[in-house]
Amino acid sequence: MSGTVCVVGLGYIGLPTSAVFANIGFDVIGVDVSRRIVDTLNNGDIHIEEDGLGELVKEVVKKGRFKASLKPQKADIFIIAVPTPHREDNTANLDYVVSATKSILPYIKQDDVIIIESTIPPRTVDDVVAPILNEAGFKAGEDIYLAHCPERVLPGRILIELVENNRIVGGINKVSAKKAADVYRTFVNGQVIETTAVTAEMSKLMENTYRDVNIALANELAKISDKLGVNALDVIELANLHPRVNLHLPGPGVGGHCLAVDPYFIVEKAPEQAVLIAEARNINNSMPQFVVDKLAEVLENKKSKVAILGLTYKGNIDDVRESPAMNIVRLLQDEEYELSFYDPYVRQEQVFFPLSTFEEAIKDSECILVLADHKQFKELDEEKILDYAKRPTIFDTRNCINVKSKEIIYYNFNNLYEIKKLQDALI
Ligand code: SAJ
Repeated sequence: MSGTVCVVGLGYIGLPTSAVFANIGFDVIGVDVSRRIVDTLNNGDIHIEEDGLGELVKEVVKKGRFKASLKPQKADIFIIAVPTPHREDNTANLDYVVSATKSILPYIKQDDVIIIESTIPPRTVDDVVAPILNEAGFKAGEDIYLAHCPERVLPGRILIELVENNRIVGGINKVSAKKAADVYRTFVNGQVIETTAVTAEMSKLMENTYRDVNIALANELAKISDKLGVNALDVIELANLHPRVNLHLPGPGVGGHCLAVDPYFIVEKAPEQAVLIAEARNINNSMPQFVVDKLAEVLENKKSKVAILGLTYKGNIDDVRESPAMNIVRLLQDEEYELSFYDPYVRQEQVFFPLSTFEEAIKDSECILVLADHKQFKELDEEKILDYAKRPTIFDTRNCINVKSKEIIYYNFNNLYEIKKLQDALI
């Protein structure tokens, strides 16, 4: 298949998608509102970090297959991959999707295929996008084709997953689904499944909601276990021996731009029905406070020095946005704890407080609070902890550290109910 593809939004999804299309022979115009991004890309450089992407973009720019621009151009396929931020009240802000759709109107011609990849609340293609096209004089589904094809890639593996993952393509009608699916079949090795637009919208949201609700169940188990004197992590391990059970893991809360956001898009559209989904969000949002309360018990309510290890929303990445660790930092700062921070992945300019080395962070600390499961934390230098810390205590909210020394007091979701007992033993 050949032709011209116009991709609107050159972020983590739009840029790799553009590069993949260009690589298999399409002429690709990438559109972004930022002149800096457009210039960077046309120079063959990239503005985001992603394995293999720099090389691929350089190559397709050099071959003349990919060009970035501030304005869309005529094309056979339009792909909209702009962000859908959530507002303060947790509703979806569709401004970018709407303005991107309007921006392509002057360039659409008969038989073009228009695909929305942005994550959107259910019914957005039918109730928001199609009316914009129809008001401009097109008949979506008849003279042009319209579909939603959600992205499902994981940062760090985007170029692999774009090709290998299954894709769901939901059309505004059958012929739209077929036309859009054929576009993805040019490079996807996984299955490309045709369905309706609203089914595709809902399946993307339910993938992340499934995970969020299951994590909420694990977090609730952690709280119940704390109250009843149960080892929560042992319970999870044992229950998961059952062939049809897959309990998730408790933690300091749920972060990232997907799990902590997507469920609200469903709640927004069906608040009376989405009771469990909304409550799961509340439970996960309550975890930072739970961690802070437990930490106060560990420190016997003294505002001592706490060394925070890990600030990102999950392990082995550098992303601190929407990270529950950042909420915990704010809560602890409000309560005027003395805090120090160490994260091998985070750069100083990403955060508003000073980062330290591991040694500086643990020096004179009375508790090491672990908030991200980075691989570097698996084996901490216990000699240093015993030497530098005022009280060698670890509270590991990610269950990621192997502690060997008997002199270090170690808490995770298995033994929170024992805080008092272990503290007394220390005296
Ligand atoms: N978490 C727990 N307990 C667990 C699992 C995760 O507390 O048992 C926490 C993590 O620490 C993190 C958060 O949940 O704070 C989210 O992490 P994640 O790895 O589950 O998900 P994301 O947001 O990085 O990526 C998800 C993925 N979706 C699913 O696995 C269903 C990814 O495939 C999607 O591409 C991405 O959302 C997206 O863009 O929607």
